[in-house]
Amino acid sequence: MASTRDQAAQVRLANPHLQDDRHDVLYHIGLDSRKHDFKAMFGDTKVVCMGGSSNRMKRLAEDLVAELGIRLPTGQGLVNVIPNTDRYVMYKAGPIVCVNHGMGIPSISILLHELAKLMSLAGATGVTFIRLGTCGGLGLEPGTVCISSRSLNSQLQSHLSQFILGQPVQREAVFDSDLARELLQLASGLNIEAVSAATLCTSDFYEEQGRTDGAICEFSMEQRNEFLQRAFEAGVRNIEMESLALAAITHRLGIRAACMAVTLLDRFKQDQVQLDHSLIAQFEGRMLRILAAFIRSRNICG
Ligand code: R2B
Ligand code: URA
Repeated sequence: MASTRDQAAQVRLANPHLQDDRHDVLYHIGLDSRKHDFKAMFGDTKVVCMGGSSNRMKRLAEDLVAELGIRLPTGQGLVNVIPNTDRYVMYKAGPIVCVNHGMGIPSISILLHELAKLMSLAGATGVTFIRLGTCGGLGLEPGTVCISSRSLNSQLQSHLSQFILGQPVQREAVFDSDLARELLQLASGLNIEAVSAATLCTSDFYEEQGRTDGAICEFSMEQRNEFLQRAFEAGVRNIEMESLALAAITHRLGIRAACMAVTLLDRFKQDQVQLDHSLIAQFEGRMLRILAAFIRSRNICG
């Protein structure tokens, strides 16, 4: 359970160039502090939920409204609160924000910079960021929910590497261990198959994840299997494409964050995702139930 200090904590940016009373344009999410009242729109935010696709985030917001009995402003319903951009969509249901992050590290990292600035300017307190995604599993039944303890890059190192002003910068990619444990316990209470382990995060779905079915493949089946086994031995149980940036940026800013992703296949057995969409939706429903239980435990929806 979050401490009273955590609940009162505001998002603190790590940028001495930014003044608190500045005018700021959050370009990719189509918000401008001169045109939008960030405090009125987002000051009460407690949980920011993220996932890849825009439709899935709309459905998640609708499902949370139904599941948690959240009352929406009369006559308004659930609307995309960032209609000025088509890069991302964002729905707000009470203190819960649902926003899509697209695919890959660059897309989620742009969003995370702007979300952190938004939460800071809005004066939101005790905010938790949670990604709900899909992934490939290692030695797990499809449908298993993986809760990341930390994220490893394609060299199996637990940091995000960037080139800033032409120089290499490494940022530790770890998640809040209390939050990961709490989500795992909630999953267990709901009889949902879940594990907490390291997540491999790559910048490509095909070659970097050791798939032999991309348009290009220059390694053998043996090399593929050896890489997946090496990842498994390093503690990896799932593979996806955003956790590294989520872990590194939130850890640097002191924002409590978690990454849950449901496995669509066991990568020891296959490369192609062959599940039909109704089964994927059913698997994603498992994460919704864990998330709803988490939000309920926080008593934040009135
Ligand atoms: C999981 O699924 C997507 C690729 O299919 C990517 O966004 C991810 O992390
Ligand atoms: N998403 C990924 O990044 N990899 C998978 O194998 C499945 C979903």
